[in-house]
Amino acid sequence: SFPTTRALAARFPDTFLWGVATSSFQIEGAAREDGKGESIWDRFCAQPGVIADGSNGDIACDHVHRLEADLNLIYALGVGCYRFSVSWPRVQPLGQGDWNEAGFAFYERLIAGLQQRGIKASLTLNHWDLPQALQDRGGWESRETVGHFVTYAREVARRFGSRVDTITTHNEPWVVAVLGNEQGIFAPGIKSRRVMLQVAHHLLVSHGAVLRALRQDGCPAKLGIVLNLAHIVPASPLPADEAAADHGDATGRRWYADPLFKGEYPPELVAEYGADMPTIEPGDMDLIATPMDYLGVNYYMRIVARGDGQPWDPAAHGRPVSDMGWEIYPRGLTELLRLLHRDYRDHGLPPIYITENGGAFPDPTTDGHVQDDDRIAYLNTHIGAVADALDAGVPLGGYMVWSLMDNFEWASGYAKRFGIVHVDYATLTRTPKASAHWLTDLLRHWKETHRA
Ligand code: GBH
Repeated sequence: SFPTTRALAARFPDTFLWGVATSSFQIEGAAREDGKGESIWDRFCAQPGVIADGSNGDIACDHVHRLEADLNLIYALGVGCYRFSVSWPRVQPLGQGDWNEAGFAFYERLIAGLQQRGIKASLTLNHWDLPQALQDRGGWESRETVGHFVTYAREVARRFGSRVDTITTHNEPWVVAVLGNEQGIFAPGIKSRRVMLQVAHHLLVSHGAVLRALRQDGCPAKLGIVLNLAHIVPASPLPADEAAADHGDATGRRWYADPLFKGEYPPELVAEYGADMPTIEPGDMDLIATPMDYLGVNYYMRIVARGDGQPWDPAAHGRPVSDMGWEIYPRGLTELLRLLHRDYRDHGLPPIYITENGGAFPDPTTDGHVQDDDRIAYLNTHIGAVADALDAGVPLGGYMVWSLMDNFEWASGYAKRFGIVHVDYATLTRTPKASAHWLTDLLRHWKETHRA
């Protein structure tokens, strides 16, 4: 009942950018080698009870030592781009002061390896692994971190800016602010609404400051940010449920997108936050609203909101879920993209890239062969949903699968697998799953479609 890869491929223009994504802490390992500094995730994982399987990122996928093989895996997929992040403490161990040349040498090899293979590089500066030394000085709650981030970004751009396609400032500021600094379930493990709001503000300010600085420096890469956005709907038409959905949309989407495109925080939330509102310096809102070259969107799921604050359990409502318990809802991606287009098209909305989409699944394995039909169905239907958004006129530049390979899934440890390439953690052997072959097939048809 799914479209063939040929039919699906034909729905995308030849300019579309296809990719796979990872992040530094989740795959690199080599946590204490070659002068790398400690990150807040190294520190966080050492606390008992915070990571489901008690694991950490010390070895992860051992990507640092297996770079050549991983580059060949990416090449074999046939994708046009690879999205990765730079570990700030690997290249600047204390987050200020000395650079670590051995750390930069690794990213030099990575970027050169992509170039040699004709694969575009999509670089993210902050995928959560802040240098611990900066956390010790207040982390993202401190305005000081904004200045250090700009210095770090300028150095990365000076070295690599002309050889990467895009530079993303932050991956999912909502996650850093809310999960890291309000709920405390991610590093650095802080639980304060006031801190959360100041962190979110400094992430946004530093994003704008980096855009201005890199443009001033003449950096040729496209510049943007990545937001995690769900499709949020009320559990029922009851006013309390409607209000909960609206509130979730305001805190999760508009708190970030409104300042980025309209230069203001949602007024009703400003009123609600009252004394917890962050310190905003003159000029901050203009800085945040510096025009971007693209917006990255990470989409995984639908969230059904209830007025009583209780979670709505998709499985209990007969809805399909992934191994994370997240509802599988491809149409939500189309709806979300249309909503972004509706709200921000008159406010300079640039092309959107789906910078992450994918699912964790149990991955049935026989004799080393992983027949991950659930993941193939997930990718097939969500890529179809992207095509629907294109048909509806949403400006879309590309789509990237999360993730290239199984990796450290943050508080869930290694038990949840998002890869299209399987990783055997005992031997660190990589094996492309059926979904990897499916993606390659899709890309082959897409190239054929446009050869004519
Ligand atoms: C992304 O974050 C990350 O960028 C990536 O590193 C990670 O491996 C990948 O997704 C898979 O998790 O129930 O209201 O708390 C995921 C962002 C944000 C998605 C929180 C699920 C749950 C919303 N996540 N969201 S809520």
